[in-house]
Amino acid sequence: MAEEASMFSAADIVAQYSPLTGHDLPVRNLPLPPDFAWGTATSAYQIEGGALQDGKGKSIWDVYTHLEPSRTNGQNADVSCDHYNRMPEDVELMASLGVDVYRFSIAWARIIPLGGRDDPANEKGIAFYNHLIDRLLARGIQPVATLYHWDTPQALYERYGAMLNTDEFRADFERYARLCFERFGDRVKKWVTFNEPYISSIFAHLNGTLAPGHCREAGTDTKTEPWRVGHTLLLSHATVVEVYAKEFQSSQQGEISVVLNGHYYEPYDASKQADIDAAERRMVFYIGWFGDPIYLGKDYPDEMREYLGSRLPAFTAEERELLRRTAHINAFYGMNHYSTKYARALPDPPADNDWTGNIEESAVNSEGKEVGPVSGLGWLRLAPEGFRKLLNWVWRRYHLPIVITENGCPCPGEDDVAVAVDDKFRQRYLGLYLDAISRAIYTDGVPVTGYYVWSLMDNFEWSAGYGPRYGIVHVDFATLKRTPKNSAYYLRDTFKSRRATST
Ligand code: PNW
Repeated sequence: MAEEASMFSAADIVAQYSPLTGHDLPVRNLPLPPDFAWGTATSAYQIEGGALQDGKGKSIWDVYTHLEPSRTNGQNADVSCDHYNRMPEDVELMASLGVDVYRFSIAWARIIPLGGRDDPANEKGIAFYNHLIDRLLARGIQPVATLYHWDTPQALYERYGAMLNTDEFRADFERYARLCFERFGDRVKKWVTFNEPYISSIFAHLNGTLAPGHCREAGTDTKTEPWRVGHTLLLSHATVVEVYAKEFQSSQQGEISVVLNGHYYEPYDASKQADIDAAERRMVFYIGWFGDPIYLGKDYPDEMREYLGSRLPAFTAEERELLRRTAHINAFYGMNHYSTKYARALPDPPADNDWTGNIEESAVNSEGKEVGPVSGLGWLRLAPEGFRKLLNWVWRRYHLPIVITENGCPCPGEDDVAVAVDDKFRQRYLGLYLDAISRAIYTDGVPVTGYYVWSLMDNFEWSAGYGPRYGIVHVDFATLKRTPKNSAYYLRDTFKSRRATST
């Protein structure tokens, strides 16, 4: 997420979508299938507030933001959008936008304050999600629930380092998941176990820019711990998928999977084989790391085993068997995708904790061409062709229907409320990314079945606090007033017309 300088000013981008990038093509409003699902997405810590309300326990984010506020732009999500107390209004808002699906996450520490398998459940926390689910269904909106979106109960981190202890975490996560299936599974038909295991492994346990920022503590080992965390997440996922299949699926008739994020990578110098290989390798290290064991039921990719050696944990025979048994149960590929980057093979030997496969990432290639116009964030470029290529890459590798579980961007200059509400850059971005989906479906034959925009509303953007605004609804954090941006109406109308005109 390193910020790169951009040669574009906000005004240039909005006015002309730089011809340098090839993205000056107009939005074509290409068709989408009639049953294509349009949704909005959020996560608990980012929108709920109510940090300690009704018996909720602390998560690692409650602690991380307060311990050293400079790590999160001096801000925290104690209140955030106050969705915990304004949930009915937010459901009405979604209904007014014609949304089919709402992807939210359940705050583990809200329903089991201390998180562990022998710790008591909190009925008030459970009641909140029951009310949310009931209201959604009453308005014809399908709930899609994520069990884990980065907010581990703090008590589990203090007890045993949370994901650093595979067996303990796995057992606690299994009990939490079972409780969710028992209490919500009669109405929730689409489950996500983990949001972006890559980010929990690398950003939270290597770069340390996300909670628990483990790498900054004495006695940590950034060479091995991120891979241990990834291992824990994979095995916890597979365990819970099996629990769901064995104990709940036949009566509840839902589906379950994981959500993986990843950029598309183009070679930095397309004439060099080393860079062509680097781009492919970067995607294998990013996506194949989790995708191959989960969806193919296999070991980690060979390239990773070779490069990381003993830094990568081994699966026992029993664990391999679990992966093999559960792979086919995952019913869809959940894709969070935002942007494309260039990958360059580095000539020098890597750092001993390198996690990329010795690759440098950039937004500009060897010819000085930018990968796309910059959004409100340096790393997030508008690059719909990369998105289309990634859809093809994932389909070729995993052969599962793809649901876009997150996609969106903040606009350049969005601090200005006028830019925020008439958010032309975002409308353009969304329009072109939907066109890329249409091309992937109708031209390339890739089954993409739904699109959930990130995010329903502006919210707490982790280490960046309330800086970047990803919402299609503006939130004034002083008054908590919600105001739909033009992109919200754009999506409402575009889904109406694109699906109606589809063949
Ligand atoms: C996702 N990257 O995180 C998360 O699921 C959301 O909670 C978050 O608000 C959203 O994207 C926007 O950032 C990502 O570096 C974090 O490519 C980092 C990356 C991608 C997604």
